[in-house]
Amino acid sequence: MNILDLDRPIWFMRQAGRHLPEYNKIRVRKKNFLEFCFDYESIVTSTLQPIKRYDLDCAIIFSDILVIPYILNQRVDFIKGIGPNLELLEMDELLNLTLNQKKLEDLKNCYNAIREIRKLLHKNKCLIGFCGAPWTVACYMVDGNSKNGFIRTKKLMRSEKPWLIKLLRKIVDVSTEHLMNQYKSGCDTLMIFESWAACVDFNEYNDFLYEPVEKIINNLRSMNVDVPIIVFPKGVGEKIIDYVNHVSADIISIDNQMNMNWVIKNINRNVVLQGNIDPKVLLNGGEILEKNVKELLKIVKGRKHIFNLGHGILPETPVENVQKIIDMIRLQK
Ligand code: 1CP
Repeated sequence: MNILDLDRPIWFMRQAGRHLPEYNKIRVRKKNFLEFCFDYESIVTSTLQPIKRYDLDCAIIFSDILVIPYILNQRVDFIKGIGPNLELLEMDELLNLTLNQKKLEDLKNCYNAIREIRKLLHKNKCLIGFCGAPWTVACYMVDGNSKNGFIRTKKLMRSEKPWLIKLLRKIVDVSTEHLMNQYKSGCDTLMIFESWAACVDFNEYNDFLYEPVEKIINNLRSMNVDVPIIVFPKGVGEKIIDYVNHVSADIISIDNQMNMNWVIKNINRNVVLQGNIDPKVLLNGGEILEKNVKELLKIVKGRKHIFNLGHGILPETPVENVQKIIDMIRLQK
C-alpha cells in the first residue's frame, strides 16, 4: 500500500520492541540482539506483533541502523541495559572497511523475512524498510557509542573533513544497496533515520547532512525506486526549512521539540508531515495525552499528515496508553 494514499495513517517509531510484553517474551530466545535481528522467525514475528495488537496502518521491519557497520565488518555489540558498542578503529581502518560476504548472508535473512511479512500483511497496510542516515551511522562507527556525545566524530568533522566525507560516501553506497534490497523484497515505504543531526555544526549541514541523504535518494530514484521516502532529521530545529529545500524526501518526520503550528506555517505544503507526540506524554498518559492528541489533530487538520511520535516509544510505556491514542484518532477521523 502506498502510505500517501492512506487517510491519516497511524504508526509509531519503535512500535516493535521493548514496550510490548509479547516482544520481551520472544526476545529472550536469543542471547544476543544482533542474533535476534538476523533471525528470520524473530524478524517476522516481532515486525507483525504491533500490527496484531493495535491494527496499525504500517509495519516497520524489525532491524537496526547498526547492521551497516556490521556488514562492513566492524565489530558491533549490544550490551544489555546499556545499548550498542562498536569496536574503536583508527581513521585508515575505518576507510578500509569492506563488505564481509559471510555477514551479508545474515542480512539476507532480513530480506527473506520481508518477503514473508509482505505475504502475511494485509494489502491495505504499509511495510517500512529503513536505514540510518550516513552521518548518524558514522557517529557510531567513529565513536563506538553515544555515551560521550560523539566527541571524536565532531572533532574529526572540523579537523579531517575530506576524510569524514570519504567515510560518508562509503556509507551512502552500502545504505543505498540495503534500502534497494528492502524495496525489492517488498517494502513499499523507506525511511532514513538521522537521529544525531544536532551534532553537526550549522555551517556544515550541507556536506554532512543534506548531501549524503540526497545522494541516497537520488541513487534510489535513478534505479526507479518509486516508493515514498521518509526522513527524520532529529534536532535540526528551524533549520528544517533549509533541510526540506535540500533533501527531496516525500515525507518529513517531525521531532517532539518542534512546534507543529510553526511547522505547518513554514514547511511547503507538498511535503507530507509525520509526527510528533512527545514519547514522554505517551508514557504518562492521562488527560495531558488526550489534550496533546486533540491539539495536534486540530493543528494538522486539512494537511496531509501521518500520525506518529516525535521519537521512539519508551520501553516503559503502558500498552493501554498506545491503544488509547489509536482509539482517539480513529474516532475523530
Ligand atoms: O535488546 C533489545 O531489545 C534492544 C533494543 C533495541 C531495539 C528494539 C535496539 C538497540 N534496536 C531496536 C530496534 C530498532 N532500532 C528498530 C526497529 C523497531 C521499531 O522501530 O519498531 C529501529 C527502526 C531502530 C532504529 C535505531 N537504532 C536508531 C534510529 C531511531 C532512533 O531511535 O533514534 C538508532 C539511533 C539505533 C541505535 C540503537 N539500537 C539499539 C539502541 C538502544 C539504540 C540507541 C542507542 C543510543 O542511544 O545510542
